[in-house]
Amino acid sequence: MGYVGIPAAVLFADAPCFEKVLGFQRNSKSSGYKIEMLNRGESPLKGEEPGLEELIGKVVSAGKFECSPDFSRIAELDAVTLAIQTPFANPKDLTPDFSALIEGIRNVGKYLKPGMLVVLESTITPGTTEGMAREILEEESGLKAGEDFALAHAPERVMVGRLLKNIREHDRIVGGIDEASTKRAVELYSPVLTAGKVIPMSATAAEVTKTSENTFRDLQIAAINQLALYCEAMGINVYDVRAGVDSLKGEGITRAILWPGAGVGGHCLTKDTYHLERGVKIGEGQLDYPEGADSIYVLARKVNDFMPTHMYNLTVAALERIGKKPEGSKIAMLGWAFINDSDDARNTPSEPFRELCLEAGAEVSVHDPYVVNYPGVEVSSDLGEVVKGADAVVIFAGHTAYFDVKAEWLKELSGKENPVIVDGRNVVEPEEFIEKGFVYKGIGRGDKNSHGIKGRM
Ligand code: SAJ
Repeated sequence: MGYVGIPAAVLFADAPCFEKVLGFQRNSKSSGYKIEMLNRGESPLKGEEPGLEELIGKVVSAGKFECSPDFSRIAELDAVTLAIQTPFANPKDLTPDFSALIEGIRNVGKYLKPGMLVVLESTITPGTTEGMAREILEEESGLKAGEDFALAHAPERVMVGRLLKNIREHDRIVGGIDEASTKRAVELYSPVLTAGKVIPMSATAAEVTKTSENTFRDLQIAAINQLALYCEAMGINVYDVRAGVDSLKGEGITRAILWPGAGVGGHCLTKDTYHLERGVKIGEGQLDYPEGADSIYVLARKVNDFMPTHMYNLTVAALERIGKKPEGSKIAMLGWAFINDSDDARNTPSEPFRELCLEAGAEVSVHDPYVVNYPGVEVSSDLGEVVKGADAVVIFAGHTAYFDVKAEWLKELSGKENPVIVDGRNVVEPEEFIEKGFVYKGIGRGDKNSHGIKGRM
């Protein structure tokens, strides 16, 4: 019952062809509260999720959806889907942490009945469905995959903020360990799709499809982040260049140039590359690749993981321009979520930046309009309080609210002659702040990052 499981469950429950849906949630200290909330027809997800609260209310009051901590009720079901976190314990040696997923698969295996369908929706290392998942299910149930029960992979493709829309409208990749399993999985997902179509393939092909679509996105982001770093070094504006590159349109020309920024967070792009890398590493086939060359996918991870450090370097350089150091300075961070207008702060790029500042002896305050609790970090929703007395204001997320922050208002609250502003999401208009005496730095803004400082020229 997370960002993927909850919307998936209520959409299945809302499909007339399905009699009943059970959502399973462990009654743990951290997440047990979700069980009662869901059975009251409420959504435990905090960010804006259009239509989700209403749909939960509808299927609960219709008696078509129920949340339970009792995994033995799996025995009542015809199909089970698993959407459980699959983080990496150590990306360096490609060791995933499948502990939560394995526990989930074991729970299913214990109560598996002949004729059932099991679908993995989590993003997993290619080879996991045919390999580890099949073995555990057969071991726990004593049944044979493909003969006694069906097994497939149908990766989720959702983004926070539009969970229901993505499940209904995106094409759905479905891959079984055999024809019959693929057919069963197609039968399961077709009723919830309104605009999307089901794309059947093998389980391993489905695993590679999912891991590579996120790896490609991460690569595209790394490409524009690297270009932004180059533009800073060359004293030009990356957004002019981006508009130029993006202008080449027409037959057969696809220029998927994305947006540079303060970093890449979330539960997906930060790890799916390593699932793909692990898949080719543990696979049987021999890889033919340029000798000694790094995987461009892993290199892309390194570039995107560098961006919070680059934000720190920009902040230090800006403070230096007014004779200050991070030590003893108050740094106000705007944005803790990894993506705009959401409460999702998984693997947020804001965290490594904050750690660098604290290590350097700075005082760091954090603002976010959506993120409420974050372990070990005080996140405030009072913007005025957070920027009060700040030597530097650093923008990490493109939340809509930040586009209305006025230079005059910020300067007054900082109380500094030349406050620093570092823009990691192209939110502010540099001239408006430079005009008010700010020291401005922006990702990719080589055209502005060495501007003359008002009142010091
Ligand atoms: N980001 C940039 N520049 C961009 C786009 C994103 O810096 O141009 C940053 C964002 O700020 C964020 C991170 O990258 O920190 C990830 O953003 P995202 O928009 O990719 O959001 P995710 O990770 O929630 O969604 C991705 C999507 N994958 C693809 O589009 C291929 C989504 O479709 C997947 O369902 C999701 O991963 C997932 O669950 O796998």
